[in-house]
Amino acid sequence: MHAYRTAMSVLALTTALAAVGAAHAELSSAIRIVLQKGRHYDPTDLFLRRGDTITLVNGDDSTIHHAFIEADRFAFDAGDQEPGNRATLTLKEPGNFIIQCGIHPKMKLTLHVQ
Ligand SMILES: [Cu+2]
Repeated sequence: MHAYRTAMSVLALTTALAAVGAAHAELSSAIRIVLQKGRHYDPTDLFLRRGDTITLVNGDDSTIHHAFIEADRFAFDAGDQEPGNRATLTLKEPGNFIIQCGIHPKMKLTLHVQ
């Protein structure tokens, strides 16, 4: 009886995990965090799907950042971001896009959107 109950619990757990997996697969969009710190983006490359959202976080203590994208099909400008400030961007177009920083020209993050 005890073994049977354990087997049923394992089955229930497996079923529950499968359901979670299916629900996750249906959510096509994801949210990814990008850190602006020490005059570079972390990470420097992001592989995304259309509809994904990135959140740009200024992780510096006293430096302002200003993320922007100049692309053929759309433009993005986060404005001046104070330390601790967050900006979000949802990628609606496929392609490769470079996020630059208006204050630190060497800061670059390449988005690869499928
Ligand atoms: Cu910057």
